[in-house]
Amino acid sequence: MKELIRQFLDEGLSRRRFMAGLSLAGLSTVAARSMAQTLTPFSNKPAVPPPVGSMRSVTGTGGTLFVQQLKDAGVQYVFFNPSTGDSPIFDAMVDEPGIQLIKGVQEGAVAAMADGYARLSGKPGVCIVANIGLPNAMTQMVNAFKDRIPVVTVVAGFPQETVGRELPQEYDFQESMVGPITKWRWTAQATQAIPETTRRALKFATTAPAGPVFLTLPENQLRSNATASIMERSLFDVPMLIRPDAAAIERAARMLLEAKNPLISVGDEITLCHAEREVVALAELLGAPVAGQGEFGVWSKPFPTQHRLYIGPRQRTMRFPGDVDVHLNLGNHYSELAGRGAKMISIRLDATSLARSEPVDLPIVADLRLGVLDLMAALKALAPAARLRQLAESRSGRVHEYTRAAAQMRQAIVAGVGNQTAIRRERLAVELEAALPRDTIYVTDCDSGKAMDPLMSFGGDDKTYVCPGPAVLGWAAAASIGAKLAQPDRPVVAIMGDGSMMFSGPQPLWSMARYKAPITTIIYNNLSYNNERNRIWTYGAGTQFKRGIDMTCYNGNPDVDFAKTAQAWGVDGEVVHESSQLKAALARALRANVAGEPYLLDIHVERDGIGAALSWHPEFSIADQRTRKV
Ligand SMILES: Cc1ncc(C[n+]2csc(CCOP(=O)(O)OP(=O)(O)O)c2C)c(N)n1
Repeated sequence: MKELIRQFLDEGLSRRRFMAGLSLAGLSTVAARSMAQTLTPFSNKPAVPPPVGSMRSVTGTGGTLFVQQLKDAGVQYVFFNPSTGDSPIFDAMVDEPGIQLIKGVQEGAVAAMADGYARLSGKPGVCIVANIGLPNAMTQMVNAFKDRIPVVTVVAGFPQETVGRELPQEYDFQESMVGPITKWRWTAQATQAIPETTRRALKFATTAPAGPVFLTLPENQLRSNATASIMERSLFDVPMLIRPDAAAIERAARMLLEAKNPLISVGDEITLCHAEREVVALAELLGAPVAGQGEFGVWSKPFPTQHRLYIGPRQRTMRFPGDVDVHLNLGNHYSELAGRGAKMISIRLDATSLARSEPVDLPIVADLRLGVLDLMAALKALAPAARLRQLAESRSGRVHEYTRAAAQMRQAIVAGVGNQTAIRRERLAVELEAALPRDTIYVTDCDSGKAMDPLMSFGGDDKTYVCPGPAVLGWAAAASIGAKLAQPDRPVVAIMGDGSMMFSGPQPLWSMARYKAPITTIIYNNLSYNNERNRIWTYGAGTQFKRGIDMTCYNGNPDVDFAKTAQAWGVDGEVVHESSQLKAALARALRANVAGEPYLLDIHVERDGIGAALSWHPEFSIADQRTRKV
């Protein structure tokens, strides 16, 4: 053991090899980790980031060149599921303490973990999957693509001398397959080009409008040796801190000063640009009502939902604030919808979707934080403080009245939740609001459960809300692991319907158990695709609705016990059937998290909505189709 310690301290033996050696010498994992932790500060090979602007030459396999470039780009985590072809990458990680591998046991989970990490860290999520498993990852790449999240998905391609021969696991046009859901896709052309290609992938993924990219590293390149330059991130990073056009900002300021009834709508680009505080300051300066985002197509809540100027989601016709004359859209892809007679100003980070479908009177491309700061400066330059104060007071009075009435209505709902045995969604919302610490990251792809959102507090100093905009389900459980990695010091809750949980499958639980991710997973269990049935019956109003028959959405029979499922995957959990059990169950879950353990609550909620009480479903037995009992 002495020799092992000497090698670790003097010769730069990697932490992983050191721990493996200690285990072989008979130490428990805990003892080995503790010894490695104690000695790491004295080791000759600390995992320090490269100095800003540095560049170095590295000789090694394509796998080594890839890993070294990721490291110098500041990539700390690689989400993966391995294949034979990518083994040179993982070989290169054996002696590389700077990057932690996080394994997912299905590629969809791998992609969603990388996505969740990117959303909560502001850094690109990097994942490696088998080329044959790529279609599994693609489901979740759709969420990243639609929400403009930087995810780099890498596969090891077949050796270039064999591609096109229709080998058993090889198919033509793999890049084309991911075409519509990636910003950029490429195959590295030579071993020495791997670092440069990797830099380009990271650059394309992160440069606004961000999004997923796809990179093939052919196996022959990964195994060959070459020398290439490795660069620190600042040498190829494009920050995109775009200042808006000064004349356009001045025009916007004048329009807003003269407006009789302005409206602000807010969107995800505020979250991407970390402009939340500035937007609150602007809304208060103008005394204007702020409309948030609707249910679909959006992934964050960038404005505090309990703020006195927040009037709820944006709709094309809104009872309040009535006839808007100037609509200022801040970073919302879906709110460039001026009402009749209103002028539209839209400040957007993503020039590709700005003014894409609806008329925009004043389109401005800018980083949202800089845009809002410049707009506030212009307002202050054009109007004396007293006028601005008077303007804000005259406008905000009726907004405060409206939001006070809305808050009272919410409180009446909360007060009326009562104490019945069945768990109504309002009761669950109240219990979650009471139990979850204010700094919780609330990761959700809960469909019917979204109706709980207005009864809870998000944004500002309250809980952070993250969901996939296009609602490709099976995302939340895995994404929450990435979120926890990005923000380990904040509580993380993942909430999803029973349908969504079964789309991801229990696989994310494996990663939670393996990596001791202290996350509370909540299944909002109504034994059905409840919202889907609501929509089918309401919009379609076809034969199923008319006859009161649900052909497709009942998930009971079998009634899956998600707590037992979780236990089988190494995560403790329990089923909750009654309202009176909620408080204690949530407390147990959060205590488990405090102790460093994941926990799952399978909460059976009251089945509400049109046709929800039905448990009838078409009966069919495959066993009965047999003519022989085999
Ligand atoms: C991957 C994926 N497949 C199918 C759908 C279509 N879909 C939309 S909502 C829904 C049902 C969701 O059920 P559940 O998660 O239990 O939520 P509930 O509606 O019951 O609240 C389905 C299947 C989808 N959004 N994503």
